[in-house]
Amino acid sequence: NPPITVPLDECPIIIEDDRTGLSIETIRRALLDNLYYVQGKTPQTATKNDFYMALAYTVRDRLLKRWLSTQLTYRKTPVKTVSYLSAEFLLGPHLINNLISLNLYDPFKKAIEESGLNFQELVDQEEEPGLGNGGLGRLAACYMDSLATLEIPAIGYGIRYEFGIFDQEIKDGWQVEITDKWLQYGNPWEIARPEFAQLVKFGGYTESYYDQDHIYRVRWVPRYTVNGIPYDTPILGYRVNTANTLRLWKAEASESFNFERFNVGDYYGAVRDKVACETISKVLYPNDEQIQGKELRLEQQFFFVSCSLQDMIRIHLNKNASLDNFHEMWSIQLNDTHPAIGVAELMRLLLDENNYDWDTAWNITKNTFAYTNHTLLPEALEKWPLNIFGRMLPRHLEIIYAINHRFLDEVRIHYPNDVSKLACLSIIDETGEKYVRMAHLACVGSFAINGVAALHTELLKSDVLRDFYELYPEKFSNKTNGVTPRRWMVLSNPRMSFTICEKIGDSWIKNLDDLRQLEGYAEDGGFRNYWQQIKKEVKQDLANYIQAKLDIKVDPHSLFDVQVKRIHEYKRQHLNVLNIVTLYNRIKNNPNLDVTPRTFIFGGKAAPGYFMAKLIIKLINSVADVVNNDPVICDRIKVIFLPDYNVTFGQRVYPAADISEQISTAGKEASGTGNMKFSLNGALTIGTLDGANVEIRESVGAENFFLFGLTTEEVYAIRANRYTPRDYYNSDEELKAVLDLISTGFFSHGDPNLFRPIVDNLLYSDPYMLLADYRSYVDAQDAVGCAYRDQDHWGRMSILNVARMGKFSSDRSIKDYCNDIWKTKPFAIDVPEYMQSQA
Ligand code: GLG
Repeated sequence: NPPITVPLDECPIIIEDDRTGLSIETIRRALLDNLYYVQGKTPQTATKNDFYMALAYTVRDRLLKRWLSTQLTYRKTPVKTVSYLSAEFLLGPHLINNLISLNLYDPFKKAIEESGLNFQELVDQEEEPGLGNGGLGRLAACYMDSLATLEIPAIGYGIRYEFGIFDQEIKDGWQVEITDKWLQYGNPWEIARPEFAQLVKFGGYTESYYDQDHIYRVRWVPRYTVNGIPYDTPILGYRVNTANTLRLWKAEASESFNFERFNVGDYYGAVRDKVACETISKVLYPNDEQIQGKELRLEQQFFFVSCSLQDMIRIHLNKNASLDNFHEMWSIQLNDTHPAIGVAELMRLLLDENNYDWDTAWNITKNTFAYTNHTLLPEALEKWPLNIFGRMLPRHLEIIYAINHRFLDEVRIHYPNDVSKLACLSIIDETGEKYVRMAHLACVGSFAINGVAALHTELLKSDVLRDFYELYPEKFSNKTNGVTPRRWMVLSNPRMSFTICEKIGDSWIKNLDDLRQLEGYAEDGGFRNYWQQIKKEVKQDLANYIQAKLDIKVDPHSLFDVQVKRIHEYKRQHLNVLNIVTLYNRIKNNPNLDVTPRTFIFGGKAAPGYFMAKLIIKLINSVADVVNNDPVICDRIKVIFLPDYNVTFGQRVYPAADISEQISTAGKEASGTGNMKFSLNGALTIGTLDGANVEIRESVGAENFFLFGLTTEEVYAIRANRYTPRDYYNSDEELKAVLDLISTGFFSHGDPNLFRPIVDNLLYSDPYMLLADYRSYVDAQDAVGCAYRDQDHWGRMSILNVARMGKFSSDRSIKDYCNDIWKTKPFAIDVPEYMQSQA
């Protein structure tokens, strides 16, 4: 009998039927179909969310063909694949992004409207997957977008947190955290793949034995195991047929594990253990740039890394005879040290489960991994207490000891007679309580190490990873961050994007350097005027939103001065506040003062346990209360704190900014990526020479950038000479007046204690040197105010900012990674015809 089913590889994918048709009428029908058959609703009973879900499925139906073709092509073809391992992916909403990539925005909008529905209302139903804290997670999302757009075979691996980053509410000026229930109505963008579940071991002990060839081997006998279930989300490239996969792991109890308890009749005990397992992927740790040495966090890291490596091995063995060439077919990028345990886990999988000898296993491992460092802050460098580590991952600790042993032998040969080097470089920190240093494990186990901006990479080489740089200079390189112009221009700023397209066409969306053609138009007075007009309209949108959300009226003609990012002392939101209070004092002292009207807009979350950051939020809101309601100020300054800053809100705010606040202490912000989003949307930057600000200023031109503050060298030098912030307080009257006003309780209903921790911190320690930078910041802000009065000149600077920002596309970053680190090439997937025919 002939087989009924054809082998999968020969099954042609022809799914161009009613379900995926593209006429307005077909889309309308498909929407109702999905509403009926997927949501189980008729239009009469459907909620807005039902309609959103139906809409999402209707879009998804139209991208599945690309996704399946891509995966099938990768399965058949020996392509080198990038595996991006990240504990965070801060994707933002999918719907519009996918419509733009598919080039189906207009027909869908029409179809929805012709169905009598409000398109925007449905779009707003989407819960954004907030599976990240900030820059690091958002970078991973931009990189997934660029990998697909550049047609690079890639897979992203992470954790499917049931609760992502908390929602922030402001109550009486304080941050209140609310759990993020992004999955409560279901997630139409993911598909569960339980058939590819992986088992992950934890705890227990190891034992050695001799295998049938009398070779010494180690076996890990775990205390418990957890099942990882993959959930796949297609990541579509922009107007290409490539749709890569983001595979996120959910923890579930494994079948086998509750047997024992179950058998002795302890049903509830068995269930309790089951619940405990599932907590592994419950919640994202909401700390940015601060390690939380919790066991559960280590469990999360090992959980997703082990699942991912086993999955890669499974995929690899589907098309290769052995793992001998694993490193030739895969490059694994470690997004910070969170997945660095992968170095030891790949060794274990090769040694214990695939019977490789040490040298072969090590050769494969160290040629597979590459490591990106994202921070210079010492409190963010991950290290795990040895006892916690050994208890949870006994076999990995043995492997790490063995790696370290060989590594230190190498160091000894390199530096005979220098024991201090051994202590500095060792993977095990033995200076006090013993720790495993994850950055050291990553450096030893990787063939490439990179920072995320030129300055950051230099500081890694000269400071944080100096000893590794000395030992392995060839491993180091810089890969300046970038952001995707699809989400951060086309999607979030359609007005500006359209205007640009009218002038220079749309090639810039994929080749951001083409924005350079705008430079000429900066000299065209009519265009400048038009450009400023557009900005005003976008600002009006944000003003309407603020009015609706906070019931505060802001003037779209005022200068929109925006600082949105995580709240952290090193990012110095409180320096911004010092300037606001300075302006306030000036107007109070001279009510007729001619100031440039400004709206100061803040947004950002504080880690729930970060006292100072939360107090800074309270300070911003308290200052806002006073300033916004003081009749003398007469609306010349407004201060707005917008709650719950996230990707969706970023999409509204970047386009509306005139000034972008990038005011971290020099040497503290590794790169920043918000700085790029602002400038790409025509905001000018007021900033320090920190992170990627340095390169942004180089690109846009010093004359189109408001620079202030100490350089990194100056920061180091002042610190070396014992920094005394009080001297600045004593010698600057405006500064003194500002701090005194806060101290007296002027902004806290007379309570002098509320903000004392901030003021005292500044006066007596000021680790982030606000007082040293205060005068130069305030002066630069004065220059901003003056410059804004010449709208024509401002327009020119704004256009030049956009025109010269091409370098900061994540496409450029990804090309750099591909060429220098991964050695991967694009692999085109056939483009369906209708994609080519549409403009
Ligand atoms: C880090 C840094 C940022 C950087 C981002 C992405 O603090 O400066 O832009 O990663 O590389 N933890 C972060 O967000």
